[in-house]
Amino acid sequence: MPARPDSSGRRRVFPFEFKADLHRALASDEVSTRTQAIKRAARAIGFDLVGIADAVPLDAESEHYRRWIERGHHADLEYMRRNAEKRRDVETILPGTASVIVVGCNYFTPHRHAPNEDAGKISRYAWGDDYHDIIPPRLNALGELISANRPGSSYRAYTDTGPLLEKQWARRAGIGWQGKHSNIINREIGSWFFLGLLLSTEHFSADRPIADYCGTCSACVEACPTGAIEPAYNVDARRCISYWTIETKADREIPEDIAAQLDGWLFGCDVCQDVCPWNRFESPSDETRFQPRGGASSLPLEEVAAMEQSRFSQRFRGSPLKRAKLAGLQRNAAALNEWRELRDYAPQTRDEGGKKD
Ligand code: B12
Ligand code: SF4
Ligand code: SF4
Repeated sequence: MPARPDSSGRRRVFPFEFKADLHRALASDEVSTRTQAIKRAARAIGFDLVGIADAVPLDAESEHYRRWIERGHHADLEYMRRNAEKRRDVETILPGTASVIVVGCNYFTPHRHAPNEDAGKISRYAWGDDYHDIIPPRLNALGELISANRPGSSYRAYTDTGPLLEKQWARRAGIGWQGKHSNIINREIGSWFFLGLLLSTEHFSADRPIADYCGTCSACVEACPTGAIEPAYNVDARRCISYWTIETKADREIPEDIAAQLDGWLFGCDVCQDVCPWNRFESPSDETRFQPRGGASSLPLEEVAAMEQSRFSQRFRGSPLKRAKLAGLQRNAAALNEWRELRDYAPQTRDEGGKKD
């Protein structure tokens, strides 16, 4: 773990080792030289994708976002209503921001959900450790590296942790295009990746946005069990299984028309990404912490229903599942059980009705 002096003479400790030539390149006044260097550093740190956008206001995107809020598509995610100006203009977050460095972190691991009616499916992003613990230290290391070599510069790191339209920055930085399911898709690795942003007052050369490769496909729109992708490129959180099973408090009942279509999902939902043709060529992540914990990609519903708080806390420490809390998971498991029983019962009652006639 090498230590380097920063502009104030303090010793800074990098959790990653960077070669001297990389430091020299970053210190260069040539924008293209330091752009190549920061991209090399991002990959050395372990990011799979990196792109850069100029920190201009997101005027057109903000207009879409405003309409999304106006239509109520944010459901009761109240934080989405706040800070519209910060979402539009990063200058209001970090004055002097010149570039937005966007990184992608592949979380695909080559496992599937075993077909099992008695278990609830966990969405892929939550099989391993929480990305909120994995990505920020890496982004901060990248920011520290810039600060150490460009004295006087500042940075702010985000991954799902602030009022930023991360997907729109990723689109601008050429990381990928926004698919009709609204996630960002990269031509090489598909859409199973997280996003992270580093705002920097240092200027780097911007990448160009890439074309939309959805074409005439609308597999995700058609496959969504609850019709949440409406219209294409827009998700109505009020109808999204991911919203209901992750984001809502346990005391809120899942509406009947959503609960009836949960399709076995206990935490999150991957249907729109599972059907996407661009995810057929996915490549496994090098990050072992994204491997399914204990090999599990689903949880037996009975086990969830009977789980004690102490067991939940111990088993899901550092896992994305802790967001739903034990009571939230138990609410989801109960909804899955209830609708499975109703479904199993329904044909029987129809048959009985037939006999009477
Ligand atoms: C709120 C939120 C949710 C909400 C709302 C989802 C949504 N689509 O916005 C809920 C809880 C439902 C959710 C679910 C999921 N999420 Co989420 N979520 C977020 C969060 C915090 C904010 C997203 C946001 O700003 N939404 C507001 C809307 C308005 O933004 P938007 O989708 O970009 O909308 C634009 C389009 O509609 C566009 N538009 C409108 N018309 C048109 C027309 C055309 C042609 C085009 C191109 C665009 C377009 O304009 C809008 C604004 O500019 C971000 C992190 C962040 N800070 O950005 C993570 C984030 C988007 N989520 C992520 C993930 C992984 C998920 C899930 C896959 C998790 C899961 N498996 O259950 C699901 C996917 C569901 C889905 N299909 O979207 C990742 C996505 C990574 C990627 N590769 O894109 C993010 C970026 C987190 C991260 N740091 O990695 N999420
Ligand atoms: S995550 Fe599931 S419910 Fe939400 S839009 Fe995608 S397919 Fe539909
Ligand atoms: S399933 Fe088809 S329409 Fe949906 S995001 Fe993928 S390519 Fe685009």
